[in-house]
Amino acid sequence: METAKKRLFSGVQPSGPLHIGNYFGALKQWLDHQEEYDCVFSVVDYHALTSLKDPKLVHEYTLSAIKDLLAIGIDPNKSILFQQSRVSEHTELAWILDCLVTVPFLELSHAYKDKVAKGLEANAGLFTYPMLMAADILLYDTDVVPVGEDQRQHVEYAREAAAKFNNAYTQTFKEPKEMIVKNVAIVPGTDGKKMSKSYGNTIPLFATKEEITKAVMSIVTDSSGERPENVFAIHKLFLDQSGLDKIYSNPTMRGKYKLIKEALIEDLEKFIAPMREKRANISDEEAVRIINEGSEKAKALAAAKMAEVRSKVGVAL
Ligand code: AQP
Repeated sequence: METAKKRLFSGVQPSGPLHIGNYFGALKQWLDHQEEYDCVFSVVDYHALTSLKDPKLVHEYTLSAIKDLLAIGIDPNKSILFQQSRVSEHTELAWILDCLVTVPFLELSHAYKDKVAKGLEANAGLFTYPMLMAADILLYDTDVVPVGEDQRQHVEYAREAAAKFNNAYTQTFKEPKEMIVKNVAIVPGTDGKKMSKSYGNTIPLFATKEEITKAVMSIVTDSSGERPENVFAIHKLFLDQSGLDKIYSNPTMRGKYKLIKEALIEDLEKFIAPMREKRANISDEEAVRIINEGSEKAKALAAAKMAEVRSKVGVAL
């Protein structure tokens, strides 16, 4: 007898061009699990409003993220790919969850504190972001959530929100588990801090050769050791040990940061060029058609779950 596949949910914010930190921290796992799991992927545009106020950019980055996901290999025939704002149940459930958690509980969020410390506006949306993300996950009876290490706490928040709801209103939501690739952890940006769309320190996933060169040449290196750690941390995403040894244990390369960076540029270009070509063949119309179809499928699942939630909290008359 065929057993039902487990549900996998994950999302990416269209808050800027996607970068290699997004890819190796999370998107690669989306691809690796398309067969094994029943996958639901979302471009979470309402999350992006916490940091992005320019409607033209919201539009551009949303369309761009959809194309990026299709170009890396997300297959709409295998997985649901949808736009968060098209499924209003997400913001509706987020409100109900907001009413179950306390301000001190949300104040523990590392991501919120980091972003505010980095100078991002401490708006209420950014503060309650974990409950919108919890709603994203819980609406689809999710078993696992592939995320980067930076988002581990957000999946814990989703788990706790599910438990609080189940406790208050009887069993309704599954408690999801995070799925994190151990040896990737957090991909550093060109400044050595977490690579982040909103920090201006990224290597874009669909960068041109010129953009790759500019980003790599700007990677901060310190002269204290023989190995430029920030360059190495990115290089090890692309090469196995023997490939790394050829560069980092090669006496003619040792200490020659420019040569090492040039090798990284070539390896990045080899990785990015075929995806860039595939992406160039995806039209806006095709991306919109695919996201429309996916959003309808997601809406049907979310609507069924929200009908149950409305009834349990007492608002269904
Ligand atoms: N530097 C990173 N290393 C590893 N994983 C990362 N992720 C993001 N940056 C890194 C993972 O990518 C997935 C999608 O991220 P997101 O766009 O939803 O949110 P984020 O983590 O906030 O990504 P950014 O780039 O830092 O965006 P902004 O600047 O808008 O906040 C997530 O699973 C994340 O873990």
